[in-house]
Amino acid sequence: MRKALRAAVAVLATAALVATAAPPASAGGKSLRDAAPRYLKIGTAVAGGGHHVDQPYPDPFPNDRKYRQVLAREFSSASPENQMKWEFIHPERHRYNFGPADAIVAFARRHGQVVRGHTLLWHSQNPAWLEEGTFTKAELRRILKEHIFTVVGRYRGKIQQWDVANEIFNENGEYRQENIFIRELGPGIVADAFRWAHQADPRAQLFLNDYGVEWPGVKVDAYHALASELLAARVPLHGFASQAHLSMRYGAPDQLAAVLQRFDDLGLHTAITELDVRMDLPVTDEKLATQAVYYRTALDACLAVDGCNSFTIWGFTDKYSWVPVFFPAEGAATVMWDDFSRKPAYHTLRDTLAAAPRRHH
Ligand code: 9MR
Repeated sequence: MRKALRAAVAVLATAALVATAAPPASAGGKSLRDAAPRYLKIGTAVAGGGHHVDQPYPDPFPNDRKYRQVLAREFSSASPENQMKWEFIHPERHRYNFGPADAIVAFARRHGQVVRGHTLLWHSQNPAWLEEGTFTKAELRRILKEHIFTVVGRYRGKIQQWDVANEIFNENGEYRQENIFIRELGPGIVADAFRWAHQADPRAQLFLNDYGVEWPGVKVDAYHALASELLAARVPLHGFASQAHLSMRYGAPDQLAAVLQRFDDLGLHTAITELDVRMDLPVTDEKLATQAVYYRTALDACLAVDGCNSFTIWGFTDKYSWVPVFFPAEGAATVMWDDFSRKPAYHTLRDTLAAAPRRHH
């Protein structure tokens, strides 16, 4: 008996030793999606269209098998990077191009991923027929309504969240006059877009989405006022999202949790939808360590806020990142190198997810 007890104590002591020697979060060989608490979707942009069209590689999603393998393994949410934008999905007034978006939605379903639809009301990447056409106000309104019913309706029940209104305020917190719908029809069109999207897919969570809202300021205030107004008018608004395109020139997003909390307090979901962290080239180990801290700070912000249910990075490999194309002196903004090997930021995200409280929403 005593011998058995001694043996048991020995086993326990060994277990304790092993436990202290193990890495804190014991993320082991897990993927990001497996390390995450179940309520939190871990997403990525799905590369294609946009800047990719001018690059010396074939369209990434359909052509890069390794890319699709990592996409399926690591993520539980997929955001078409360009394939649901107006210029891509609605290239002529009476023609839609659904093929690439359909393929992403089908892939996501096969791999147990949700989809974030992006986007319905935006000033950028609109087709020439829309931007340069001459329409009466009534026609323009009908065009937007038809577009929303057609696109949202096609994927009804298959989209977890839609970025209904994207980047509608400028840096001064004013409605962007570059947005053809807002300029021609007035800001009231934003509420209509949410109502139409909700009619077309009552289960989708409908979001406001923007960059430059990672710190408090007039832009955040403008969104807070708009969100409060829409909710008071019973417009089906369900969430507020920070894109979080970060640069190491501007500091870590240390007030992001406080910003998200303001919208959580209104009863909205919140999300990080396009996170990346660019650095001045060349890359150094020190910069990679700082980059990991930025990624972690953004993830911690989402984890700290109850209704933050979606955390998406804007691409997972530098191979296809938009950053070097738009910011020539900067790069290395994603969590993996061109060959899909992992940077410190990847490991930090995974360890943080593995250590996160398992909450239910
Ligand atoms: O990553 C997208 C890139 O392929 C396009 O060329 C670019 C055109 O504006 O848009 C990029 O995605 C943007 C997203 O749709 C909205 N927020 C900013 C993103 C980075 O520009």
